[in-house]
Amino acid sequence: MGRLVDGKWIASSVITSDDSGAYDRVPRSFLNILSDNGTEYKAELGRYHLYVSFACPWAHRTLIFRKLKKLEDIVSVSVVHPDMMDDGWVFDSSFPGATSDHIFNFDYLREVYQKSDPKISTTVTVPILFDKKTKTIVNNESSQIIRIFNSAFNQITGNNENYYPDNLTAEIDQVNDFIYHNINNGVYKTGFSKNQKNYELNCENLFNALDKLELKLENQDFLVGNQLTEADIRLVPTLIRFDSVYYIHFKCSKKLIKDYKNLSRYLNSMFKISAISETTNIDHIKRHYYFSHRELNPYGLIPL
Ligand SMILES: N[C@@H](CCC(=O)N[C@@H](CS)C(=O)NCC(=O)O)C(=O)O
Repeated sequence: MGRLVDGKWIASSVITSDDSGAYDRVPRSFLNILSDNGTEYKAELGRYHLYVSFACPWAHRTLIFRKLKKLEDIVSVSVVHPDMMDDGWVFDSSFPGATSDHIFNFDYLREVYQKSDPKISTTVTVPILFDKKTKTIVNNESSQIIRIFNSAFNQITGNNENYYPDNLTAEIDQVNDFIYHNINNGVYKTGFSKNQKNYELNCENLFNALDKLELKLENQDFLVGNQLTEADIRLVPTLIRFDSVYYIHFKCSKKLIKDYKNLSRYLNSMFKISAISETTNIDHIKRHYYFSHRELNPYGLIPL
């Protein structure tokens, strides 16, 4: 694990925290948008490549959108090895499901960042949307990549399904915000806490938020409106990882998702959507978290 400073790799702990011992998420740096008209990044068949980890919940959203929006023949994909150790994410297809780097045949994901900017200072994260034409990273923020996938390629695919419809944007934004702070990032804030007080605070907060969703889902099948939206697709990757990883590894241990009647019904019904089930790889998920975060799990034992 580590980061790039002025284009050079510095191996260090990935867990950054502020003075109070709270986990502190580092901001990311490529935030360009694709469009149909003549701007720098035009939506084109075969021009863009997605770098992901099957383990990563943020990357998982982008894979779900890629399938939902029928972009598999439009945007190609490379999958890193699930272990993220001193060299960060690496390409090594010896683990089933992992691939080589299909664009450059690089060994390390950091080389994709260095290719974009040889002097870059950044953390080296997935997902990445990469432009093969200009050989630069277009965007490395999952919440923006899924918006790009939702609409930018519609003219090419003819798929106009909209998971962020105009009449629901305000409500989706509000639910996204609640879920990001309390649940998506809430599990990380709990697991990467460095003192008891902070851990308990974040853990309580996470379960209060899950309790609220449990109530919300009593009489509805989706989070917003009566349809599948971006809000669902941003929640589900965290729920999928919860009982196998976050409950044990991040000590989010007050309850399992399977103990929540409505949340587990919701998750089971979401898992019937092939774009969700077919992009879920539980072997990558378990191997990544338990094997990579040695600060939390020194022997790298993977629970059965
Ligand atoms: N804001 C980013 C977060 C992505 C992220 O944190 N990815 C993790 C994997 S789950 C990563 O690559 N971490 C490597 C690091 O921080 O060094 C997004 O949503 O796209």
